Amino acid sequence: MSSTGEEIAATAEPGASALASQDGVQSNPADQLVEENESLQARLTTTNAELVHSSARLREVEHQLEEQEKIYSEAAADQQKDYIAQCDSLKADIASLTSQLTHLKNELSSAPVTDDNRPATPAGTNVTDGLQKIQRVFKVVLVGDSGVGKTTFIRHLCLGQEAANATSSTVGVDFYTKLMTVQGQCTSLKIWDTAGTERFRSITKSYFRDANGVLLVYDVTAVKSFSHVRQWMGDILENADDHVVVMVLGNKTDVVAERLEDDSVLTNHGRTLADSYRSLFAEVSAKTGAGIADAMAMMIRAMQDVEDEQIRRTRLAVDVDNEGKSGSRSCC
Ligand SMILES: Nc1nc2c(ncn2[C@@H]2O[C@H](COP(=O)(O)OP(=O)(O)O)[C@@H](O)[C@H]2O)c(=O)[nH]1
Ligand SMILES: [Mg+2]
Repeated sequence: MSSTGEEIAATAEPGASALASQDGVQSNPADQLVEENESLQARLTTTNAELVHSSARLREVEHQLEEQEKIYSEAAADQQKDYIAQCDSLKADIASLTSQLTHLKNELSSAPVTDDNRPATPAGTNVTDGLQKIQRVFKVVLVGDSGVGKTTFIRHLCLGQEAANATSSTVGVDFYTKLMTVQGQCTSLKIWDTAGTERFRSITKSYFRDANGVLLVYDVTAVKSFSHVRQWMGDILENADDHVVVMVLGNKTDVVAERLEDDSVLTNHGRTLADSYRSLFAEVSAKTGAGIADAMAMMIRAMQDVEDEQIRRTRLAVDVDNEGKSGSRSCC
């Protein structure tokens, strides 16, 4: 294949005379050249065909490679998204657990060891010093539009006025605890804040899980927040336990001047709406603290009553069950 036409032409004469001297047969050099040319032409054609075929195959393989790369990169991107989502969710869990841990540590360090021999606390004593045995534990969650004062309310209740009015927006899941004695029972409240997720209306079902109470907050100076109470109520009905105690809470009652304007919610409007859902109702000022203790006492009483009723029903069911069993034994 290395010989060119010129090389063949240049060597044709000596090759032809050599053939003539060896065989003694006179062969025509021109015929030889034609033959050789034809053979070369045939090989060229074959090689060309092979080249075309190989090029086509190469393109095919390259295409397959590209497709494979695309599939892998798409799968990798999907997987990466998956990992990122998992990481975000784990980070949220960690933030929540860290917050819980901090609050539990605070509670532990501020709550002295309980003493069963201590005299019983008189009913109605407003105890927040943790010197008693905790008799009830209730989970309470807060919902309502962003800006209505949920975080301020919970901070006022659990940390006091100064902490309530310190500027800090809700970041991450927030969890607070509060000891209150109502109806003579020392009650530990575990209160959950929305962590700002209400802005995106992305409060999850798990937020409501096992909640004994829901505080549905609106701003008495912002009628829009009040008009969203029905939507929040829908979320509660859909996600919370049937026996959950709901309190509709009008906040910012200290802003007296603005309450007289059109964009405000009158007390009777709030109460009527709460009544229509058979919910509790109260008005408070998370800023000054007015009404907070009374509202929470009302809420705790209702949660205690619900729990008592559930215990009573369970006992009744067990008694009926036991009676049934003993009755069936005696008849056999
Ligand atoms: N005047 C007044 N301002 C309040 C009251 N409660 C909250 N705020 C203010 O309303 C804004 C939003 O409060 P925040 O607790 O962050 O609302 P959240 O988004 O529902 O948690 C903040 O500037 C608070 O200081 C209140 O009772 N009275
Ligand atoms: Mg908040």
